Amino acid sequence: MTKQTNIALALMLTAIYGTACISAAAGDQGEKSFILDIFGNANMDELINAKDITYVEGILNGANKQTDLADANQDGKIDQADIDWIKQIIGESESEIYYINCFGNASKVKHPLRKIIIAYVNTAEVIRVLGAEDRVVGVDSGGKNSLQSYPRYLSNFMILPSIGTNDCDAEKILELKPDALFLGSEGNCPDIEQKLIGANIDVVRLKTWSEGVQSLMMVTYMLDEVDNAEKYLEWQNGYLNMVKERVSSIPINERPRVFVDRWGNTTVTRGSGYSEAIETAGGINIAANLTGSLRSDGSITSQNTLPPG
Ligand SMILES: [Ca+2]
Ligand SMILES: [Ca+2]
Repeated sequence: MTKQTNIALALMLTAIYGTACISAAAGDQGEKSFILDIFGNANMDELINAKDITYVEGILNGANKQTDLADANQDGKIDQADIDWIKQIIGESESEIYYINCFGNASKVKHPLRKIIIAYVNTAEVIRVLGAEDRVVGVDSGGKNSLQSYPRYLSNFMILPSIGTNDCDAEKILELKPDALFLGSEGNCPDIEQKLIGANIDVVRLKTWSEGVQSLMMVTYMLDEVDNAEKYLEWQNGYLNMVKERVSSIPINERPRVFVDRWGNTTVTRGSGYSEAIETAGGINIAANLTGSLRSDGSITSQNTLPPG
């Protein structure tokens, strides 16, 4: 496989779903590769289903250990009410969903969600995969990864009202009256939670940039789009398994070493999503294991900055 082919594959994988966790196989088949971070996923797998009810029953009769996600209704104890709550999640009738956000904090979002605002391009990909575009009432524009900076790729979202750039216009958000606002990291509309206090608008922040399938599945439960998610993952895994099979036959020493010169004179490490796409496509990201704030100017040739070889 040529270097050009690898890079093209990495780009294709990013387009399939521009993120890490791309070897994930959600569902009862396939390897376990992530945990669905929604409370009620008592057995800590990729789904919420009857197995979680059975698991909580096992906790109550002493057969199973308590897990971090077993307290489905987040009232500080595990009892029959959690089993009832899980049944509501399965039946899509719960009043709220408790989940872990991109900062690792327990959060909640109302359910069902009829009107949402989304910012950040990866989040838009998730919404489109789930066929939930008709619930979007506003998007961001102007920033590097805003939806409306991709007029061809995300054409469905071009005619929607804008909430502005990365700073987000709180007044515009209030005017659009969404149930929730879906964002990326803290750099995406910082402080908007404070500005929306008392507005009954939930802010959902997920790692759509690096934990793609996990984030996809969390949004799936928030929007009740399990059927569409399963169809997508079946399609996705068909391609990813093909890529993995072909890449597995390439000796490590024949794999191209890749450096990504990213905007802002930065590069990408493991956890960025880009690095995982490169590695899945058969490349070696030479900056994969570095930590901290990276810059690709000046010090890039230093072995203190990048591994030798
Ligand atoms: Ca489960
Ligand atoms: Ca409970």
